[in-house]
Amino acid sequence: MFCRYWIVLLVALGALVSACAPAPTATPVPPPPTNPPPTSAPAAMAMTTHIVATPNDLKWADVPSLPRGAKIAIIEGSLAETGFATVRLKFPADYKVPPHFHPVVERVTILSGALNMGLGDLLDASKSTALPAGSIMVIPPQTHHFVWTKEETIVQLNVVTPWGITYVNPADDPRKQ
Ligand SMILES: [Cu+2]
Repeated sequence: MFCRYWIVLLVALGALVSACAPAPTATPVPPPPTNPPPTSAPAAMAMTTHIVATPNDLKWADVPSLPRGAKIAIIEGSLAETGFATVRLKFPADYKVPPHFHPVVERVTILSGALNMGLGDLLDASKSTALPAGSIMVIPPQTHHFVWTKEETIVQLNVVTPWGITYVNPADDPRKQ
């Protein structure tokens, strides 16, 4: 009688322990994502259709924020809205973008021609690096830099947006001219 009581107690205790203990097969909980949840993800990341464009598909337009002569083709996203954008910029020969900086990291891949770039507050062609097609540069936010061309040059920007450009010398800003 006494023995049966103990067996019942032990079985009940065992059930209680196994109910409280973590399941032995439980997988570790992954750390929370550092990126925002999908509901607030950039539109480009939430895209549901693919984008395919040959060079002939690109539609070139003027760029009010760059000195006259540059053209832009939007491939993905919008430079003005929160998200991510892929765009092409076409600079004519003998073109200059005076010293300026951006609020976001600028990733520039040179696709054709050659882009000359330098750092600082003065456009000094002798202190430039020539970047032929196939080159890439990644410029941190707020870095003062300038670019210029000798020949027509096409580059691709892959940037977190909103993107922007501020000229070191406000008089260089074509939006204020
Ligand atoms: Cu720039």
